[in-house]
Amino acid sequence: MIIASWMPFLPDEASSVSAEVDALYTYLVIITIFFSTLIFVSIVYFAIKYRRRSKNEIPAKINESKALEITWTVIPFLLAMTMFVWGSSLYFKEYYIPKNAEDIYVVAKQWMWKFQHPEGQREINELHIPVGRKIKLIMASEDVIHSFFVPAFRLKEDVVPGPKRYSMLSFEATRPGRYHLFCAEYCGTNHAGMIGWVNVMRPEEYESWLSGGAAEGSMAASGEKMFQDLGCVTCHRADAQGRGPVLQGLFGKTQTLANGETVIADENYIRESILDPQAKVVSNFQPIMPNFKGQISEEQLLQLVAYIKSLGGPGATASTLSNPGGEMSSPQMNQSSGAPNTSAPQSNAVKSTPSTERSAPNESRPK
Ligand code: HEC
Ligand SMILES: [Cu+2]
Repeated sequence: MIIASWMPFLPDEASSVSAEVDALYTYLVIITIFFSTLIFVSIVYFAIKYRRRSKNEIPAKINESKALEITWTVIPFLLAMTMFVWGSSLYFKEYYIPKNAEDIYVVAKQWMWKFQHPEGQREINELHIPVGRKIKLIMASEDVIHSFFVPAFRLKEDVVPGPKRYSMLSFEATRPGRYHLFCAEYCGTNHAGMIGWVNVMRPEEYESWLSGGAAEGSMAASGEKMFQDLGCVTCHRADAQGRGPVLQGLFGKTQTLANGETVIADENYIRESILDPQAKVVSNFQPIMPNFKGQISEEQLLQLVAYIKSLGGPGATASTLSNPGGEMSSPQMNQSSGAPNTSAPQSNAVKSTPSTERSAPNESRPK
């Protein structure tokens, strides 16, 4: 707060890390100014004071001083270490992804930012978030490398295409307002136009904005529909009778693979399991899952991820599990899971099992 007001050209400070980034930045600037001045003034002073006065003047022999050598090694070393320790601890603070953050899904493409909230709302080049709550962005690129940059939050994260992983970024906005969003990685002709706004709203405003209509229902509901349309449900059955593993309770679990290694079933693992199923085969299962690369868009993939998260597991949070508004695809589901449930994730996971089973025959009635 304080620093941005007296340092010219700095954008607003609007996230929980902005002030500390500015403090570190100011510290670096002050140290740089101090030493630059010291060096330049000394050069000029010594150049004049010790200038050669006559043609055959020979300088006196200088004996090295250990004490002096040690001093001018140790002091800069300690100074550099303060920058390193402060900088790296702040870096970890900025890029740490907390478990209890609220998800928002992002797809970057030439040349726009697309957002989807778990509740279903879609936005382009505008992002609405609540103030004072931890947000987690799960970001994918449909084409080239882009970079999500909100100067007022002092945060930037590259969004890299490819089957392996999502880019993630977490932050907490501290001041309501409207802040610039940029793409900070040159991404083609209209890179300069890949800009937008982050709207930080008071919680009540945000809730009413959220309830202002998601035509297609929640992301988990769209994901569930795709899960049936793409035939995933034939192999991944909740009753363990399918040829693939049960996905209920998967999210956040430690999964054992056929080669004996273990992996945490996070968003990246789910993504890779769909795009490149052979990369990590679950132990005791055959590598028979077809490859869905090229068949689903990044947006659809994110919906599948949101759906699999909504099936619960140790990593699922209240925000991933809730089905606000009960907009799930089948009327039965409203009754079974529409009631707000704030108890432990396990009980949610158990609850969602029967409802998915029940909605399956409803959606994809084979005969
Ligand atoms: C032909 C049957 C089949 C189909 C269709 C299928 N899967 Fe799979 N899936 C499997 C099998 C078998 C495994 C376990 C072996 C492996 O990891 O490749 C698996 C593994 C997975 C995993 C990792 C599960 C775990 O417990 O770690 C996920 C996630 C997954 N599938 C999602 C999907 C999605 C989403 C679809 C639809 C787009 C789908 N699968 C379609 C058979 C299938
Ligand atoms: Cu871009």
